[in-house]
Amino acid sequence: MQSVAFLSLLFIFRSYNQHAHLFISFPINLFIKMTINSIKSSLLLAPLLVLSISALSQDAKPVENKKYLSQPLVKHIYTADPSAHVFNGKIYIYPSHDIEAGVLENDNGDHFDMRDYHILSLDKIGGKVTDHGVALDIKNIPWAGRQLWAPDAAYKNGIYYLYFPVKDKQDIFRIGVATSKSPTGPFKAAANPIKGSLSIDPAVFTDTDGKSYMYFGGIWGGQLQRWRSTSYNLKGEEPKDNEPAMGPRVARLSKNMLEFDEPVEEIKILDKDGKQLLAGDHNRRFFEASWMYKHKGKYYFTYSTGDTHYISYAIGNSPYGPFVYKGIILNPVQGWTNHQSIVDFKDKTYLFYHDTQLSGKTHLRNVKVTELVFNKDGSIQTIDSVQDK
Ligand code: FUB
Repeated sequence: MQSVAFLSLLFIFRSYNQHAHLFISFPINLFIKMTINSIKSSLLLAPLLVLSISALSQDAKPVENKKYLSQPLVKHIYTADPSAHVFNGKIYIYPSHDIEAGVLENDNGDHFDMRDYHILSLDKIGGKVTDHGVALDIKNIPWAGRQLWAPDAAYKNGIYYLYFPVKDKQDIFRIGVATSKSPTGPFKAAANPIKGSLSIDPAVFTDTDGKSYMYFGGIWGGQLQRWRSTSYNLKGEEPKDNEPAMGPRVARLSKNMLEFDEPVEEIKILDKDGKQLLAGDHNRRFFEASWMYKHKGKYYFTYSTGDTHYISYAIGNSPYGPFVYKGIILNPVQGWTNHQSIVDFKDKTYLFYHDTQLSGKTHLRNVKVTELVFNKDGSIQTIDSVQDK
């Protein structure tokens, strides 16, 4: 009974931790894992193990005494990681399609076990949202193993390109490409991943001169720390806290948009004094969810800080950076992950993001949109996805 009470206390504390945005879940997870290990050692207490594991996956409870800034764009399926683009005067959203795959939650993100993509479209913000059905299924990607994560899309010369991260058959994340004559697919996947690609969360930005760049990478479950040298190292770790943080990657795409046109580069994110952000600076360092946005000639590199749950931005003068950290675009949302895209539409700028309003579960998310506002000096007004009632 004491163990039950102890586990309940840990669970309550962890939920409180999510609501209060005090993110110290790693030591708690470690503690819970140690507790689970000791429970495992006692067969008599096996039912408690089942109880505690189901508690662990319920970690994104609805907010109380707050109201959500925006409502889910669709409710019939779970969607996340919305990459929005305007094609032919319409907004198209390329999201992940979250499902309940029954995989236990862990720090590698195994519970995000998605298997296809659906594309959404809308004529105007606040208007009807259409789900165009399955645009690409994992079973039609010849090299794919598991976990279709955050995709993006691009258009060039009559062809739409869908870029997606998925683990290959060796369980290594790579980035693939698929093509279609329609923005909503169906898309046909290339036979192999993009040569030189690694990790997750591709975001393709086409500059005003027509050149396209892919930004990508993500640490922890996104495996970027396994690529600190030129080859993949399963045991690769993040730099020490006092060393420069790992940066996202960038490469210009070839004219046919199917491969990299140059060696992949690591991007630097600097503080206001020109020093690279450190790996221990969890409030500001890059974690995942790259998105490039150009505003008044400046390059805004936006990203998630992962375990501190912010969407942040850093500004540079070139698509390659370096970028100087400027601040927070979106405060933590309900749920562990935070992931954004930014798009201009009819004289306004919009932030697409997700939270877990519909499910209360961190791996079953719903995409949303809200307006993004710039100050006169080019800084961005920070958004809270929940407001006081
Ligand atoms: O959706 C799976 C992963 O969760 C994405 O690739 C990350 O950006 C995070 O949102």
